[in-house]
Amino acid sequence: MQNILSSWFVQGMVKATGDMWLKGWDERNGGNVSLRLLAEEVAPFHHEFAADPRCVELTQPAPGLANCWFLVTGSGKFFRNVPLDPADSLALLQVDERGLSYKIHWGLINGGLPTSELASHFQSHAVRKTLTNGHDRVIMHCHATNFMALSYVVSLDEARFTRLLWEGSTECLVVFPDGVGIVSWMVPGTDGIGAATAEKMQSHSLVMWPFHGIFGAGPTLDETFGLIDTAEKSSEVVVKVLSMGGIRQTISRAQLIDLGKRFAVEPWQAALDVEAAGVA
Ligand code: 2HA
Ligand code: ZN
Repeated sequence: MQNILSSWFVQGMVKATGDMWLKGWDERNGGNVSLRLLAEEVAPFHHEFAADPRCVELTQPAPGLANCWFLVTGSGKFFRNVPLDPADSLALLQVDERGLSYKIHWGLINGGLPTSELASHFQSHAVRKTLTNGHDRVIMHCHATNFMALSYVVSLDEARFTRLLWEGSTECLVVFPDGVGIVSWMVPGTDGIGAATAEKMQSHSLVMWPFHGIFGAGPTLDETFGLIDTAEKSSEVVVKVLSMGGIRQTISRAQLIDLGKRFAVEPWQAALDVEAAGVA
């Protein structure tokens, strides 16, 4: 019989959170990840599920996620510790048939609750699931250092910020042609920031929480990690460039358009039409 600890989804979460810790994006209990699973993917592990699963009400109804399964990081859990004890740090839950509550079937063996950002995750999952016909299954949040640092310095116009990252590394336009959405500073862990983030997820796979971090959406843990990693790498380059006195030469608009053509992606027009964000 298969053991849930060796399942691809628990092992995938262990790898993603461990790598995020090593990247320095998730100090203390910073960051949270959720992965939507299909009933047939969790079915082989029913024998390990809690006999009397805890039921928790959702703060916001999620009818679009009715019956969906999720593996999520636990509130207050340190990413650093996920690889050491996944059964303590993670939760496998299923939303009820009306999208009003969920049951914790596995994990959090020492108690606790799913991530404090569950509202943002669920609202974003609902949007991305519909938008991508079920393709997107991961929402990932972390405190990517250079991306955060830029939010203190450059103009927070979405198109201009996107353009800045596209110019910061040649790969970026190909990896996130839809650009970066930006919400205003809000108190984390609330339905309000969840709604604002999900709204941005309608048109962007990356969302900035200024002075806090980044949200990414993607089909797999690897793809979503790679998406955030690419934005963070470009941010690091831009931080270095600004520290060396600013951009003196860069990728041109025509070159960005050529990139899009070569890799068959449609770059966000608004970001092609503006100049890269400068120091605000
Ligand atoms: O869970 O990152 O935004 C810790 C956080 C909250
Ligand atoms: Zn955070």
